[in-house]
Amino acid sequence: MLRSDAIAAIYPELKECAVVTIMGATAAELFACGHQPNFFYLEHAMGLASSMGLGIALSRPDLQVVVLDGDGSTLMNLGGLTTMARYHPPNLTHVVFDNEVLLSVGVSFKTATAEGADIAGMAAAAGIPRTTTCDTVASFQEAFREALAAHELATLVAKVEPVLPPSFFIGCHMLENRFEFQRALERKT
Ligand SMILES: Cc1ncc(C[n+]2csc(CCOP(=O)(O)OP(=O)(O)O)c2C)c(N)n1
Repeated sequence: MLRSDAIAAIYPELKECAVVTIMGATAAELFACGHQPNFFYLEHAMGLASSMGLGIALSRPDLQVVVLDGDGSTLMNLGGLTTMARYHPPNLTHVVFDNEVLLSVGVSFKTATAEGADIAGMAAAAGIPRTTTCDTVASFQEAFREALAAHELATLVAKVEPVLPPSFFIGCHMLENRFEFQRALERKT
């Protein structure tokens, strides 16, 4: 599965959620689908998108929060899984696009998932109530919709090809995005 196809498949739902993405390819592919003021592209702070999403989900139980993460980023903040499980906000869906590499810095940098590490398994062991690994766009879309409908903390791993986006362009400055996102969340009351 291509990550761009997987993002496109859940984009209608994402438009209604508070969305936090990791930097690099994932952010660029979401931006290319169509920027929304309720999308935040967490530049630079590798590993911390899930922690930021957790904070938003806990402080805003009225919002559905979605984190678009990567395997390298998740592996950098494995404690984030245990903290998410510990507080288990039902309004948080954690998506991990697992391409088995640090794609945004180079396809040759393999992560531990290329050697068998199982992020959904680690999330389940951490205590996250709903976890799954999907290999197709259709099964990912279904798992995503089910997780939202179940209103239960989930880590959904989508196994994707290590394919770079045509461009890393994000036409929204980091600071502008920061204030725009805050205002969008304030409006959603
Ligand atoms: C603390 C830190 N270390 C390293 C980087 C450089 N960096 C930016 S993106 C990236 C790879 C992210 O990998 P992954 O989460 O698997 O996402 P992918 O790029 O594969 O979509 C790295 C190492 C960074 N931004 N922050």
